[in-house]
Amino acid sequence: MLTILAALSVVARAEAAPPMDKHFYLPDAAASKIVSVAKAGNAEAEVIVLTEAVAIKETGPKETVAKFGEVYAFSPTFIAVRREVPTMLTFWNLQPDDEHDFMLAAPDSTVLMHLKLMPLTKASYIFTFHEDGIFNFYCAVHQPEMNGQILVLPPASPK
Ligand SMILES: [Cu+2]
Repeated sequence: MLTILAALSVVARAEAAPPMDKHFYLPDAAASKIVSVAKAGNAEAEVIVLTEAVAIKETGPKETVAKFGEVYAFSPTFIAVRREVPTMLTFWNLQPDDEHDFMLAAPDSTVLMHLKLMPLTKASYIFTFHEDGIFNFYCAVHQPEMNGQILVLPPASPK
């Protein structure tokens, strides 16, 4: 699925974020040179990122769960943003009994941040990328399938 951000002109405020611990953190000073992440502020666009249950024990198909284990996916799996445009990502963990997380990696695979996404919660963060490139993201709990990519494009050229 391809989600290109249109000029939505959304001005929004992030919800309170869950507490961080050493396993879950926002970008540090060095990582913030690549992407800065804030829990509140103004965003020019918003993307809702769902955690989707593709095949789970409660609803099956049981042959699929037996073969692959429980399968989850982010939706969308592809997000395009422009460099220096603050974009709110709001994560909806739709599962009543499954934790997910969101790990963002730099193009060189360095982990930049790691969020915990608790069951049946929404959590918003405002991302501003300072470098172009392809940034992979992962749910570390559900590998290898629960992944996605953020494509950071150069700023729009003036008309
Ligand atoms: Cu997950």
